[in-house]
Amino acid sequence: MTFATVRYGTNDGVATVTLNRPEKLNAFTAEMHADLRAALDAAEQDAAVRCVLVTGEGRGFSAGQDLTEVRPPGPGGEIDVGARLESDYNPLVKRLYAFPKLTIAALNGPAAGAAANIAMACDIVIAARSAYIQEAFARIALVPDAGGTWFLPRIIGQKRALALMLTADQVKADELREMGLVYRVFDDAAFADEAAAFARRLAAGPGATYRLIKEAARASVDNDLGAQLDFERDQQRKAGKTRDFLEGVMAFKEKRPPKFEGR
Ligand code: LHQ
Repeated sequence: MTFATVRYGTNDGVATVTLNRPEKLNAFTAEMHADLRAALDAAEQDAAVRCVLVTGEGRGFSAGQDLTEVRPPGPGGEIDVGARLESDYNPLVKRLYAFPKLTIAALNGPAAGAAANIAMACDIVIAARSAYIQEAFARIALVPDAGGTWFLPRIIGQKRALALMLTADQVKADELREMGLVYRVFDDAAFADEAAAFARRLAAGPGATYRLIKEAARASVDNDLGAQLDFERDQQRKAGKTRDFLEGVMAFKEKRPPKFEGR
């Protein structure tokens, strides 16, 4: 499957979605949003895909919104910066956050502006050592969008989140890992292989249960302990009915690695 601004390929249960405008650090255009939507549709519909790896072509993950892409002014001649959020970014962030399969953002290089926040909407963020995140918005007098003001305080705490958003500093992968935003950092030279291996490992896991785990983690954001315990019980009942649970217990008893089917 080919798109003008996104590469899409599947292998070993992993759909790799590569943002592909390297000459512009993979900055997002309306076309790239449309291509990304189509790639996510393909990954969602393909039963063989259990994990989606989002990464960037070339030396960057993505520089966020393409600042040269001019939106036609509204009827009064004014430019509505919120329109692009409404039409493209907000649906994308909500979709990634609730995506029914595992999503991994693999930061091969800089993730700036909205791209940093799109990465945070994925389940796990991994990074090449030279990669960095930059909440670049304030540098152009904009507010962090694409979920940045929601994700960051929850992941790294209010104080650090505000500092990152107000200074627009570049924060490198090792520091992001210390903050809990990035899960694993790999050397640049090995990054593509390590990211693919990491995704393959998760694609071989119990996909249906992963989905239940995701839903529970997401639900905890709004739940008190009692409500979350109830939610866990209900999710566990569903997990207990999966074929993978039977296989997991059987494999444990037989002292062999489980062979999960993802259902
Ligand atoms: C770019 C971009 C870019 C176009 C690099 N656009 N060409 C949502 C809704 C509606 C409106 C507004 O915004 C949003 C959300 C947002 O995402 S706003 C934030 C947008 N992003 C930024 O402000 C980051 C802009 N980029 C940078 O600050 C730098 O490129 C960083 C620090 C990320 C990387 O710097 P370098 O490694 O030095 O690379 P570079 O700046 O030389 O970029 C390479 C090329 O990519 C260059 O093109 P050129 O033709 O001159 O070689 C850049 O112009 C182009 N590029 N970002 N966002």
